[in-house]
Amino acid sequence: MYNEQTILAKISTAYIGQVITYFDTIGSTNDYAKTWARAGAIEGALVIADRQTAGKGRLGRVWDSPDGEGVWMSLIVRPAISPQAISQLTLVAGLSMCRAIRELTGLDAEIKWPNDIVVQGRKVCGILAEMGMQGPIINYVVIGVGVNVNTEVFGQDLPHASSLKLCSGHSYDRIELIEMFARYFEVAYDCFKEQGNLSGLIEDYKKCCLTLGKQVILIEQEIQRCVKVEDITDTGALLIRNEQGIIEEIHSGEVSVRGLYGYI
Ligand code: BT5
Repeated sequence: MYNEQTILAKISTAYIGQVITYFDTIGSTNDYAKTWARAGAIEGALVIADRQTAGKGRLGRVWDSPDGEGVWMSLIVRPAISPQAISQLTLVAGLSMCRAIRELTGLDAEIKWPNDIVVQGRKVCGILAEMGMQGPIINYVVIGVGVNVNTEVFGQDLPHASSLKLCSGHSYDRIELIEMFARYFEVAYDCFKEQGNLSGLIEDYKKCCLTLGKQVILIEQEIQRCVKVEDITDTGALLIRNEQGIIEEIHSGEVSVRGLYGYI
């Protein structure tokens, strides 16, 4: 069974995922979470759905979210950080889910900067963070995480997608994945809040990040550049060496990253 009670019964954290709203079907867990956050949901509140009919990616893209096969969830947090720092939170979530997938499956999951999780060269997880402001300060951040867990078939329009099941040949308990994510996220998020940036997490993030050290194509408003990724900063930006050999700092949200030969 996959519902509020069965999920809550497994979660062992202090506050991440200790309050859950579950839906068999919803438009988008991110949209519901934003409404709930505006109505006062506490930090750590989690929205989970078995199926989304209007799952969203970044920039208005569609996120395929069929029933019974994936984890589609949105976490509400209320950090005292500047709006510019919100992209760091998506890195915290990416690192936490990467660790959870590794622990659950033993698969060599890696992060494609900033926060796609990739196994065997295909995307198994995407993350979408959205925030609400109250004047100049952040009221809430909703971190939406979608993981293809037991999906067996993807449409032809998703050639880069895969699932944990397709990668390993095994089915997995989605509740176990949620429990592990909540545990890893809580530790990482506490560290992030204490430091005010990713300095306590970035070494681990780099170890999991397949983009680091690679020659990649940066796509910025339809302009493509071939650059080398030299490092990732404590605030989660890429340090790249450009065509002139000069180091530049690149922030997520401004660019897409592609491998020289396709998605990674
Ligand atoms: C993302 O966007 O990767 C963020 C996805 C976030 C989804 C979660 S699910 C829970 C929460 N509620 C929501 O409504 N959203 C969040 P982006 O990097 O823009 O990637 C989107 C692209 O990934 C699409 O244009 C497709 O090409 C591809 N895609 C769509 N569905 C996919 C899937 N299930 N698995 C892998 N790739 C997919």
